[in-house]
Amino acid sequence: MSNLYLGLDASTQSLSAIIIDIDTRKVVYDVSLNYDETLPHYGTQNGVLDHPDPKIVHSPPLMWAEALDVLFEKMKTEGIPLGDIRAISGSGQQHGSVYLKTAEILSNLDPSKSLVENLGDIFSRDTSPIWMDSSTRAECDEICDALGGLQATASATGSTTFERFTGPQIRKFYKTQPDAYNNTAHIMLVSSFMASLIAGKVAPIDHGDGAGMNLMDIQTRTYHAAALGTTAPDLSHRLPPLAESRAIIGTVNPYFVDKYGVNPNAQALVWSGDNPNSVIGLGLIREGLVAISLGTSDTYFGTMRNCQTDPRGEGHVFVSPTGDYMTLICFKNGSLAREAVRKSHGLDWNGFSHALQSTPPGNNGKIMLPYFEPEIVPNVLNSGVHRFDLDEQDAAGNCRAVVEAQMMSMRIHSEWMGVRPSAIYVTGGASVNPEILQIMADVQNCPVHQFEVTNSAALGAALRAAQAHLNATWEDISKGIADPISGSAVNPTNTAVYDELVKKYAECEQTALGNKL
Ligand code: ADP
Ligand code: XUL
Repeated sequence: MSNLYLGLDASTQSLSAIIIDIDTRKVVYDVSLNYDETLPHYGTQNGVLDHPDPKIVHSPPLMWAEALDVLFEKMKTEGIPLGDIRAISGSGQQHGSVYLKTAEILSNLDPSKSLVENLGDIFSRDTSPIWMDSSTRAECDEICDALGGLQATASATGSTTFERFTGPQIRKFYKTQPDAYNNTAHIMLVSSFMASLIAGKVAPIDHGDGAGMNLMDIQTRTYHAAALGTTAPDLSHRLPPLAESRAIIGTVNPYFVDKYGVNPNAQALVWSGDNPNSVIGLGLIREGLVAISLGTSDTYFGTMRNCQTDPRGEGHVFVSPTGDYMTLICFKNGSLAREAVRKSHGLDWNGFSHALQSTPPGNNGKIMLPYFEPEIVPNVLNSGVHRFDLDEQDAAGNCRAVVEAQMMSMRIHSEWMGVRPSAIYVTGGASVNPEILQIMADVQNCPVHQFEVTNSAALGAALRAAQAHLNATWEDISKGIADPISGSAVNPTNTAVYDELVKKYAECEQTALGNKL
């Protein structure tokens, strides 16, 4: 009998699972199911539904539920000892919201049917707006004005209003579909929706993911009355309670016990967002460490003791699963922008890496502003790629330009945090690419460390499950499991090149933003 802990990760493009054995301190299972490939009947591309308006980005919540069945079936078929699982937690892409007419069925799921059949038509909204949606500018302005402007909103909720944050999204739903809003009994986040399926009842929202809603008072960690009032009527009774990330909801839903053989005593924990989970999966349990996640989005984050908000309003303050605060900046044009360049020049990732090897640091001054999608930071409302001294046909030049742009943008827009990192821990799908990591190290003038497990969000969820179940310290739980394995050292000659190029990049950005992109 072993002591296993399961961490699930419902991200933009896939559902993943990591199982850790706490006695041997090993990751014993690590798997990922890509939605487009595994569940093609939902018609998603990169996990999202096509929409004629590029600002509207939704995904089907039933797809996430079906992926859970496929994943548990896979684990059962592969002989994973699910009976040894002591606790389960999870991670969800942040900000996305799920709207339910009723949640009664959750405690009464029939294991002879699939989750999709069981859930039937419980949704009051068939699709869920996700973090890539940027269609709520009007609602952001309305809420921000009502709360007293940018600074006041940021100090109240941890961030000024952002299009993808749940509050503005709920307000848009209420304004455009008032009947469906009235017909909604429960509004969940992706994380709390998945946790509700696992626990068999409406799950709380943890403080980490709760801070991404523009609805939580970042100081008291309770719902902010004025924010609720200005977002939509009768909102408080539609939202679940807020809870610490270490809160235990109960034992696992009998559906997973009867159908897949999960330990009936396994504890179901509250889930959190992918970024708060990554804080744990990367061992960021001390102040001053910085991490960069190169997932669908690129995020730059670190932990801090006190709540200090970004005066420019670009960054966020969330709550870390440790109970401390975490800062975060989200760049939407992450992996999808790198992929767009790679595909437009007919390259695979090896070809992309070769292009990076064959071009000089600084790219002879060639610059790209890579707004393939509307950008979050800096705020760019309409997509559009801008090139300076760079020919669109120059394949290798464009590959280098997109990565250098992303790294220089991170350097410029993270200055407000006032932390010159001494080490950067890197995670996410693109963190396996050494050429990208070298550019990161040289632009940031800081060594970059990789991890054996690239899905730090799922690992963080598994570690959170173990920490809560065993009531252990974070140091004890993560030692030997969430340790970096190797690093990219800084090349000072390259850093000197970037110290100059970053000035040109900032000017190009100012020019483009001044022209109101
Ligand atoms: P998410 O968790 O947001 O769904 P992941 O962290 O799983 O995303 O990252 C997936 C992305 O990783 C893919 O979209 C792909 O662009 C990128 N990726 C995979 N392999 C490589 C590679 N060798 N070099 C650069 N990027 C890669
Ligand atoms: C963070 C953000 C994204 C999503 C998806 O604010 O919007 O990082 O969490 O990864």
